[in-house]
Formats: sequence, C-alpha cells, structure tokens
Amino acid sequence: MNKPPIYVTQPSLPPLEEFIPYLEKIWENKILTNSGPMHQQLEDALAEYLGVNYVALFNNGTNALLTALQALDLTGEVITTPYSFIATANSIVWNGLTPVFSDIDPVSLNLDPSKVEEAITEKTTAIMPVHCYGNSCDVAAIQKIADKYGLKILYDAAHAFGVKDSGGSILRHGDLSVLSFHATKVFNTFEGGAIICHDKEMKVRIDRLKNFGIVDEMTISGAGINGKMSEVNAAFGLLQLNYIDAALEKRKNIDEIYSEKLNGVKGIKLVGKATGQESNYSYFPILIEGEYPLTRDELYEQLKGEGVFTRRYFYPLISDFSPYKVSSLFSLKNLLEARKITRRVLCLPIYPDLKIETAKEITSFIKGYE
Ligand code: T4K
Repeated sequence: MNKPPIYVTQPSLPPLEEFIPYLEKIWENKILTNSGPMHQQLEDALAEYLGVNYVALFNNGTNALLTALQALDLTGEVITTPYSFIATANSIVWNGLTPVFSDIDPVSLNLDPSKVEEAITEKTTAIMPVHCYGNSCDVAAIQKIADKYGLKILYDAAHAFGVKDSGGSILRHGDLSVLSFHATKVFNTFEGGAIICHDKEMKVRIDRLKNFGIVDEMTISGAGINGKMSEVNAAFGLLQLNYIDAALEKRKNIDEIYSEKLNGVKGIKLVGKATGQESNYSYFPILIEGEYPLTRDELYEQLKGEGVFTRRYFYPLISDFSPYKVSSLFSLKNLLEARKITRRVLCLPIYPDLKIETAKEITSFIKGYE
C-alpha cells in the first residue's frame, strides 16, 4: 500500500494565497475578536447556506454545547447516548447535570426513542441525542416524547453539517442544535463550532452567554463564559464556504467506492444512511461481524501495519470511561445494543483529498481476508 500514513481524516484546506486578503482586512481594521465583521459575515453566510434561522458562532463545539445547555436552563438529568465522543457527556457534567445513558438503535446507531421513555424520571429535563456520523436521529419520535413529558431537546449535531431531510436542514429540529467546526470535521475553521437556534430572543441570550454574560458595561445577564470565535477563524470559515460543495462531492465519491466494494463482503456490515437524507459523508463506519476472519481489533491492527490509521469511533462507550462508569446503575443494565456495536465498529478514512485509488486499495486489503 502507499507509504505516507493514511489517517481517518485530513482537513481540507483552501489555497493559502486566497487566505491572505482576509488577513489583510483584519490587519487593517485591527478587530481581532468580540463579534467583529468577519464573525458577523460568517454567521449570516452559514445561516443562508445551512437554511436555518440563526447561527451563533463559538470557538469550539464543546463550548457551544456547554452554552446550549446553559441557555436551556436545565436541572437534574439529561438523557443521552453512550455512543458518542466524550464531549457530549462531559458538557452535561460541566453544567452540574447528570447524564443518563439510554441505548441506541442497532441500525441508525442513534438514541433509540423506544428506550428513552423508560429512562425518564421526575428529575429529567432534557434529551440530548447525537446525529452520529451525520445520520439523522428519529427526530419525530424524539419530539413526541419531549412534548409528552415537557422536555427540552438539544441535538449534538457535531457531525451533521449540511445534512438535510425532506423538509430541509436537520438542524431545524429540537430546541437547539450544536455544530463542530473542528479540523476533523466536514466544514472546519481550525477550531470552531456553533449553536443553531430558531428565534431572535434565544440568539440574544446565547450571544450574551458566550461573551461572559455581558449586556452592557453596567449589566451582566448571567454567569457566561468566553466562547467567542476569533476573526481569523471566522475569516477562514468564509473562505472554506467557497469550497464546501466541492468537498462534499469528493467525500461522496469515496463513500460510493467503499459502499460498492465492501457491499456483500462476508462479515462486513455497512452502516446505512437515514432514508431520504442528503448526507455529508462525514464518516464511513463499518461493523465487523462474526463471519469475518479477523476481529475488529485485529483488522484495525493489520490496517495500521499497512499505514492506514482507522479509528474505533466510538469505543469505549462513554458510560465505560471511569468518570462515568460508577455513576449510573440505569446505564449499566440497559445498553445492550451499544455494547455490541462499540466492539465491532471501525471508521475507514474518508476526506476530500483521499485518492480513489487508495480507497480501493483499502477495500482490497479488507476483502483479502474474506
Ligand atoms: N460532539 C461530538 C459528537 C463530537 O464528535 C465532537 C468532536 C464534539 C462534540 C466536540 O466538538 P469540538 O469541541 O471538538 O469542536 C477528534 C476531534 O478532536 C473531535 O473534534 C471529534 N469530535 C472527534 C470525533 O474526533 P480525536 O482525539 O480522534 O482527534 P485526533 O487528533 O486523533 O484526530 C484524528 C485524525 O485526524 C488524526 O489521526 C489525524 C487527523 N488530523 C487531526 C487534526 C486535529 C489532521 O490531519 N489534522 C489535524 O489538525 O478527536
């Protein structure tokens, strides 16, 4: 296989010279942060591109999650998935709330709505599902439960930039959605993130919370943090937007190669996309089942030996990491599907600059054990 290491992802970067004029503007006006002109432009441009009402930019997705939970004024318990990146649950704990892990659906790998109700107690105030790998959750079923019990919904949509269902952006669902613009994401601003909200009042609340709670020189609305995106990151985001459609198209091509070549390989199960969804091809997870000659970890090591660094997103389950393991008896008993999936999953490299030839070589290597 080709010699340079192949990682699970690689950020797509626009031509460097195209970034210089943006930097020149920043140097001219000397506004580096605190909601400057680039920040304003990127919020507007993203709201239009994504087809959502309001975008509040952040310096990373985790601070956006922390602030979104604050903005919803929650107490007690938040029902969430154990099958996610650790930031999902950490943000709940950092708000003084208790995450209650509920099982996933074995097909979508997202929170299983039919299991959520049994996790609800008198302390539950919200549900925080994750659109894992950019695959839409069962938003209608989750909304129904939230309405029945008077719960808020915060979607961790870190993987879901640009994903659409038949009605438009999936970010329009729930009370709030949070995006990540980290280097490893479909749309990156080096570090960055955003909260998507539906009305002006909430946007004002979030903007204050991310700027220390400042209303004016004499007034603080609440104990806010510093979650602001800098002008350099925002400028980079504006430039990235020129390339996002081309990047998505290239991801789609890789996805098609993997799907075509790995479909039907004994013991390799592909994770399907939600029906009727316009995907962003952010990850390419496969599940290694019993009929495959190697275990998931053996395949992971063999590929590593070839210089292909796949990742076991998401293993271990969040609920199995030590800060969480001891805390929730409910979670320990009720995560059967998540436990099965976490032992089988492997995410293959997918990013715009991944060569089609390399993707084919990866599939040939996997098929070589058949
Ligand atoms: N919610 C969910 C569901 C999330 O997945 C995440 C983040 C968040 C919330 C929080 O959003 P942020 O606060 O991060 O905005 C990575 C990312 O650091 C993390 O952002 C992401 N999820 C998670 C799924 O993946 P690691 O520890 O796997 O990253 P790392 O450094 O091992 O990177 C993976 C590969 O990417 C490397 O092997 C090489 C390549 N890479 C990475 C970076 C950082 C590059 O080529 N260039 C780079 O600059 O967590």
